[in-house]
Amino acid sequence: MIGLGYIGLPTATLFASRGVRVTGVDVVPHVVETINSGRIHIVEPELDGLVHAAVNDGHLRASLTPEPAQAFLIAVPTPFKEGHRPDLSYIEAAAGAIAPVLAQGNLVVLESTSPVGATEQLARWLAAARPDLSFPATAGEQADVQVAYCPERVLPGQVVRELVSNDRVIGGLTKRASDMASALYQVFVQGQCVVTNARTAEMCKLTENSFRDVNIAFANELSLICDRLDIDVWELIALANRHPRVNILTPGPGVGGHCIAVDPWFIVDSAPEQARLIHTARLVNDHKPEWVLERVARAVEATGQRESASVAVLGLAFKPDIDDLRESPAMQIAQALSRQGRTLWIAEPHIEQVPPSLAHQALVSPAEAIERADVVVILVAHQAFGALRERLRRHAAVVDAVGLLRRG
Ligand code: SAJ
Repeated sequence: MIGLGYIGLPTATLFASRGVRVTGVDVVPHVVETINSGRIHIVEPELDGLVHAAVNDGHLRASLTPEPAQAFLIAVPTPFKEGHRPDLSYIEAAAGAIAPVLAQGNLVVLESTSPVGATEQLARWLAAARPDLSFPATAGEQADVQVAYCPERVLPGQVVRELVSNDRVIGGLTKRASDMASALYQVFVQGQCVVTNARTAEMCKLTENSFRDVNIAFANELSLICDRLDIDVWELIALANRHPRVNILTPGPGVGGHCIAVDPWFIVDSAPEQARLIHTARLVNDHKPEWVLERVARAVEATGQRESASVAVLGLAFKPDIDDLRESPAMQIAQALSRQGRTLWIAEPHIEQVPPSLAHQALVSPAEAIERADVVVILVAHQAFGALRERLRRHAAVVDAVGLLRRG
């Protein structure tokens, strides 16, 4: 397994838990050391016990460099670079790392979320590095090394359960590659392994996250329209959702995380003229934090203490009930307020320390934040905030970006 992050480590561990001998490869020495000592470097329910057991019984071992194996799985980041263009450099580096140890009969599977064509590109990089071996582009079903695409589709916080139970889409560059990958994943996957070609499998992953992005954008756009027309968006959505074929998602401060706010751009980059709705949804969701900041500015203005008013920030995570602050719109809003020179009272029950960019601001309990601040902005609907509804309703200035006060 190349890449021991949020997907690679749980996947490697599940294979190991089923008796497969797995070498996990990561370029970060701290990650390799942590795993080899039976511990984990990420937060994911159920994972630490599984890793501990797999390392202890010798099925899982971490290393800085790849070793010969029957199958190589690649789960490395695919961020975007300038102009929202996909950055495949981590996949290229992974190809460079495994090429020297590839052998006849091997299977290589790409799991990273990737633009359409990335699996073919991976095979080209491998072929260029190993002219002594044949690959699907020239040798098809008879190739020495078979290559397939198989995206993960698990929800952070439920990774272990979803890795086992979700269906998998498998797209080989050949039928043989699909069959080999399908047999491999069935070692631990209890969902169905559905076979297609690599380009469709790549597009399928991007489509799933774009579907969600477009639908969240619809909810976010409604929240702007309702604000302008003086309608309560939460009541509106609850009423509209009583229609048997309407299911509007929840407006929020924007779309965070490392998937939904990124993947649609891969479609836009591949087909800019056709992907108009997908592009617009990205712009709508990316604009939402600014809109929340405008609401906060208005609430501050209304307190009559423009300069000195302090703001309680309820929630920093990118979604409810997790500790993950990466690409979080709540973080973006807190940082912007902090840069404006505002005194913040930050309440984020899932962390023990504020990140460096907010280091000079206070991390306090939600109750203290509400009590001390002139304006409260609710950015994440953490369950822990539910108990504070009455207290929040008594506060004079609350900007509720997630409808917490309308939910219970
Ligand atoms: N959000 C809203 N309103 C909603 C739902 C979500 O504003 O009604 C926001 C969340 O607060 C968050 C962002 O969207 O900021 C994304 O959260 P999420 O729970 O929708 O998704 P992720 O990023 O945690 O995981 C997604 C999942 N994809 C889909 O549901 C289609 C997951 O299955 C994927 O495996 C994952 O992306 C990934 O790795 O690609």
